[in-house]
Amino acid sequence: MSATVPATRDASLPAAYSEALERLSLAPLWTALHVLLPAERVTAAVPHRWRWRDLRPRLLEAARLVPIEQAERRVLVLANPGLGGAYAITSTLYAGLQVILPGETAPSHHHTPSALRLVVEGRGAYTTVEGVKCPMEPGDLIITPPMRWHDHGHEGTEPVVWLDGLDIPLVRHFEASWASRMRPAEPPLTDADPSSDEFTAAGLVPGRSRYPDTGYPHVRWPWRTVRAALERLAAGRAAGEPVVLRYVNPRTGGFPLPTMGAEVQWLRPGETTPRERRTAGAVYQVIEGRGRSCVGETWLDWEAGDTFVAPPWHRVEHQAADAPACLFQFNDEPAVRALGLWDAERG
Ligand code: GTQ
Repeated sequence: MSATVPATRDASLPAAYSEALERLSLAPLWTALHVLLPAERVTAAVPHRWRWRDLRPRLLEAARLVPIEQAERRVLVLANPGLGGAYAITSTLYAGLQVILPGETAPSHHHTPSALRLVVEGRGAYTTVEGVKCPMEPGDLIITPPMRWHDHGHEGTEPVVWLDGLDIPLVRHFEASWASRMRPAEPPLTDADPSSDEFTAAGLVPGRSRYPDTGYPHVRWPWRTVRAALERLAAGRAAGEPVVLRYVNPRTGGFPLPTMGAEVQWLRPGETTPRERRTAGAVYQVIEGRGRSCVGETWLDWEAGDTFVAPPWHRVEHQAADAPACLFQFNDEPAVRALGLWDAERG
């Protein structure tokens, strides 16, 4: 479904009347009322899973075929099959897999959309956010808030791949999408990020920071820390109680980005989560394990590295196979909440 609905004439009225309306740039509401305000929420986006084992060879091929100097960002975009080839995984969210080779740099720019990265494979790459060097190891989350300069580099020895999540379709809908010109990546101003020395324990924030104050004090969540926290949380929870951590801005306790939230869920072996639907859409990345999820009416099986999408207001249920599984997701919950559209339902 396109966001724009073509004006429809009322066939029961004289053609001359319809023509007069059109000359005056007017349209009858009564022919379109129930399209604009349907009885149920509608989305053209469909549940879908992209397999890592299909995607990975295509990414490595792109790395051979497309020089980074030409691509600037070497990304294969996950285009939701219901959205007619749009660069969108839901009507508001964008997702892509980016690959960078040892020694390459992706130049620096900044833009109005927000971005986050979840590392899928490889070590030795880093993202620089406003001069702060954020190492990229599998499972790490790094955010790039709106209008912060960022570039990517690679000091390691193997290709590094990560999932990019951006709010490009949403920002484009507001006609607010633009980026600065690229400039060459500059050496980072720091050799580490605040998760390595200033945000190492929950409930403590530094009295004074050595990093630039951008309003986003926490830009990287190392998987090592997140996984340990999940495992501890799981140990104290009764079977059947979901084990979920939300990534937050430690200054506000709120969402990490203005438009996007992020969560990670630990599934115990054989665990089935309660079915739930939310008015926010979500993109899932499998960090560890195997299992399957029911999204709406569609069963999607998954294993580490796979990505899948739950469009808004689709019931979602996850099932882990016979080992623990970790599912990361990002979503448009803060944007949905800001518009007064948040709702969630169990069952
Ligand atoms: O790494 O800056 O997938 O600007 C799309 C747009 C990645 C990035 C994307 C971008 C980037």
